[in-house]
Amino acid sequence: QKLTVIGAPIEEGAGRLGALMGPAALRTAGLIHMLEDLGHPVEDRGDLRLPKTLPVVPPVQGLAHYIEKIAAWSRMLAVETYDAMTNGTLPVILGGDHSLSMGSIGGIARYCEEHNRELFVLWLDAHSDFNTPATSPSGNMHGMSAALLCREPGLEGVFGDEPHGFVKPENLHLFGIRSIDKTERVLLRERGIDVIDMRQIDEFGVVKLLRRIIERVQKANGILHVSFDVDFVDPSFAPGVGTTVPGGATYREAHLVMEMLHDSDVVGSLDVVELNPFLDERGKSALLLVDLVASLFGRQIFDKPTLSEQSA
Ligand code: DIR
Ligand code: MN
Ligand code: MN
Ligand code: MN
Repeated sequence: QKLTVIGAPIEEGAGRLGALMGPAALRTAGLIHMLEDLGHPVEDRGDLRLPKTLPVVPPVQGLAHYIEKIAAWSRMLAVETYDAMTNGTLPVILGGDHSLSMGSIGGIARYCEEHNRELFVLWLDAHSDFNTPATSPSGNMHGMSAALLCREPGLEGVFGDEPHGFVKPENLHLFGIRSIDKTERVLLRERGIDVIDMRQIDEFGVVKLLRRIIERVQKANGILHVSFDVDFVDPSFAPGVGTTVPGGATYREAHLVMEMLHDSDVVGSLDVVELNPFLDERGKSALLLVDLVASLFGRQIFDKPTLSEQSA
């Protein structure tokens, strides 16, 4: 599988600075060589840069900090991921904060709409990122990307008339969640979003919960986009992120998710977001991410277990 790596050093969507350095840290931690070592041809597009002139975005109802910059990134990224998919490659977007998923998934969704492929999104995150400018307590747009992709009102100005697609709310699967804002919760309920929180993961385990999602995608012959927010993982393993929440996925739970995704053969694109090297401990989180992405792209400890498949 040929991969297109796209660096998106965007940080204004998050509440604190530093995610800008994410792509550089992932490269320093050896991401590109790791992918090549696993046998994947990599086209590295380098890190994108914002155009000098930002789009004009009409005022929003509520709070949406730096929406012009987010709009510029979104429009640019949507073109990049659409092109990567059109060229038959699997886009890997290195962030950068989670607002970049508006653009990366926006472009992938456009490709899927045009090619009649059903798009599913697995959102690995401590947060549900389902705020709108009207509901967001912070105004930080990294907490709004899932909502925009599901056509929640108030963010139309991000794309304006530029091409992009959407995600069906019933095809969005939030996974690892443990922090939801009050009004965000109401919205998630109203839309019937599938929220797999840490309580469920504790009770039922990642295997059972993730297998259900994978089987859905397989039955629909769909494409699965994986949006990996570093804070999905417990901060004891991944401290390099601006909005840590305790009680996250363990080291092995995170790897198991990636290993299962690899075996499923349904992953069509990946975001790696919210790494903040300024807050990291000697590259710990960056190195973990490289290992997790390696599991997603085929690295195995030893042979695949067959027992778990038989007993399923
Ligand atoms: C909070 C934090 N729900 C907000 N969100 C995120 O500001 O909307 N932190 N995504 O990573
Ligand atoms: Mn997020
Ligand atoms: Mn998060
Ligand atoms: Mn639109």
